[in-house]
Amino acid sequence: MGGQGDVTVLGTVVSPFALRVRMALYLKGVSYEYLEQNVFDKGELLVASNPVHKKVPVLIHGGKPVCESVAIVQYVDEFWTGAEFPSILPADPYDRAVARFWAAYVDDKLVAAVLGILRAATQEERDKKVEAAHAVVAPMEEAFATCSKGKAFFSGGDSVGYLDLALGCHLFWLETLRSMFGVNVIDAGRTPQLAAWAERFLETKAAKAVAPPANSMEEYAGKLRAIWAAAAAAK
Ligand SMILES: N[C@@H](CCC(=O)N[C@@H](CS)C(=O)NCC(=O)O)C(=O)O
Repeated sequence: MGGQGDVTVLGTVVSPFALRVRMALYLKGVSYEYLEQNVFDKGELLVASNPVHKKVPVLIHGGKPVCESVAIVQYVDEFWTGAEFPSILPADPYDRAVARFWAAYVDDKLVAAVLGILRAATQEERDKKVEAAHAVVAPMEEAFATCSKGKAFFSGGDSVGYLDLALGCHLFWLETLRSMFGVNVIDAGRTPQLAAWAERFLETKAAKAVAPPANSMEEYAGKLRAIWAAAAAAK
């Protein structure tokens, strides 16, 4: 393993952003200490390490915190560089810019769509949110065709890269939405290439290495829904 200096990740097993960081470290072969956080009762280390947002994930490397999953993945890619470490971001500046564009799109639009489905109080509301999620996912079919260049992954190769991690980390929640509500956000009928990619991604060693424990996401979703319902009732 290629650990250089102490590496610690503050995360939760259900945080897609923490899963993204852990998959990046896995790809690099960097070993790290993992400290599970309680985001409903935040510990001192989390608050001290990410005083602005107080969110996971945080990477602490040699005592220095790096916050925000996108910044962390880029840091990991830039720190662990050289022949023994596979690159995560594309080498070509244009490909890199395109990958960053879609990664930002995913975090901006897809996360909101997932939360919308999770938060819906009625079936009718949920159906509308699923429709909205399909509209968010639709342009990514074309993005996959362009970025993958006929290969298995967004990276344009046979192993995962930056955009694979950016979208792939959310697949665990999409699976949870399927198990909880029977909805397919990435639907093989609408976006066949993307659906095939999602299946491939979940079979990778990186994805399997971080896959959340069974039912952990359903339990977390239950807590969130109870909090939202209580807040709505208190209004
Ligand atoms: N943009 C951030 C998002 C991080 C985030 O939303 N983390 C959530 C867990 S998935 C969190 O820590 N929530 C606690 C809170 O909002 O107080 C990233 O990419 O790291």
